Amino acid sequence: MVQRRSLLKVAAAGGIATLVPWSRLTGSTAAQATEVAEPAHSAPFAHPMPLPAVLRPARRTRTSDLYEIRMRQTRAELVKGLSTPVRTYGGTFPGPTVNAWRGREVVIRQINELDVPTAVHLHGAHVLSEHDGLPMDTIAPGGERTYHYPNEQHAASLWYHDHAHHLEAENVYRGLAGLYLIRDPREELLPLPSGTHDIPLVIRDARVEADGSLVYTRPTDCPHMLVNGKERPYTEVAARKYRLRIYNTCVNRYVRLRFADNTPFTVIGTDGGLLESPVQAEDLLMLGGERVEVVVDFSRHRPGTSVVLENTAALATERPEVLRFDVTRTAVDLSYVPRRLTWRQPLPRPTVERSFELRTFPEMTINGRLYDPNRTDVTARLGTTELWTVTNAEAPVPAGRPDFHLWHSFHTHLTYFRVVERNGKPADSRDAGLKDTVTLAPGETVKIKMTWGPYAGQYLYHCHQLGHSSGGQMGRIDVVD
Ligand SMILES: [Cu+2]
Repeated sequence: MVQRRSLLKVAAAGGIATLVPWSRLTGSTAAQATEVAEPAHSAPFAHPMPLPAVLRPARRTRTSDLYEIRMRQTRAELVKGLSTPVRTYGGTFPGPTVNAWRGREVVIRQINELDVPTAVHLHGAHVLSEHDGLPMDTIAPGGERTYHYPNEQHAASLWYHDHAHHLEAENVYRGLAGLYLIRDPREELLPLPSGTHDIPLVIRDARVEADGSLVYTRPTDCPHMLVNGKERPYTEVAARKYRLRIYNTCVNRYVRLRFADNTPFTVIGTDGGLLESPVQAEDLLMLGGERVEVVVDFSRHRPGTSVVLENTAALATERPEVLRFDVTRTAVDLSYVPRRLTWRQPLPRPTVERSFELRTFPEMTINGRLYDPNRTDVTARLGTTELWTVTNAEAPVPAGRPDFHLWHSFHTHLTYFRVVERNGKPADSRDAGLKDTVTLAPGETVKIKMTWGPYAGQYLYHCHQLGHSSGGQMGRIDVVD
């Protein structure tokens, strides 16, 4: 126990963190019962919810917006009254939001002033391989790299985060994550809530100790749920409709979001942007990496009342509250959700089929293998549509037992996919839309189809439980022309 305590202390200091195997941070080992210290007290609704800062371009040209971000260590108040050391993009936790426009290039010069290597991946983007932030394409401490993002894709809620091999889980956990929103003039014409009524919610867990330190540990020991970098905040809204861009950026756990009074969600978008048509939902199951965009109508609530967004997948030892909305005023609301939101080209019939089996035990593998950057696992021809059967090979555990470590979230770089089938049945509204990350409970199987492109080169597919990908649950795909 003492040994584990010192190991995690060192991990917290940023030293040998990557040498602490995931299996020791989680799962069913004897380490399960041990703790590093007492976490800070959890007091909900102590902070107003901030909005992530928006990054201003350093320069604009006729075709491009050029940005500069310095990755650096700083401190942030995650839990009320405590100062926590964090790794940041540009000094904010989460990082600053980049607003991009479809068809207009974004160039980001990333300067690494941290003491760990980093690699910046733009999750959900169609980019050339050299700008994908591959695990071995790292920026050494003191180094820099300039990433080019063409934004030749539909409007969507993306995010950029660390992907340095073996380090990504802890780097993201410590703060290396920020939003990247691609907008499209055509989408702006829709009557959806917009401007100050279009709000990102970056949801993630954390473990902050009473002394303010942030400990990277298993998700069953992470009692602090953060929204936009603050623990369980509150926010004031008018009695009208809002568009909420919800991100689960937890490195190792799923959340199941629901309003305490069952206020419904109108789901309008997923990882790949708007759905063709909206879908009603009462709860949202999201694993790390997934995005869901919803419209919520707070005009159901009288001014002066509040409604709490809860995580019904919180552990028995945790608080369920995530965020409180205080309805403070009435408002004129001309926004609405149209019955048709967009139109997407149907994917062609797949001509290649492949299967992937994800395991947690004895090691975090895909088809029995750990990631090897020098081994090509899949060669796909550019422009070919493929059908992938992806299975979570772990058996379900009895209800009520924490099982985050047995879930997988399958993520593809470069391209979006559609979920065709789940557990042998046609995919339902839960799997609607274009996705780049799909949730697999223990024992589940999904069939997904995608067209490989628009670029040839070396890319990745992996589990987006980042503790798993950093442990090797990742494969290399070479898209060839
Ligand atoms: Cu996994």
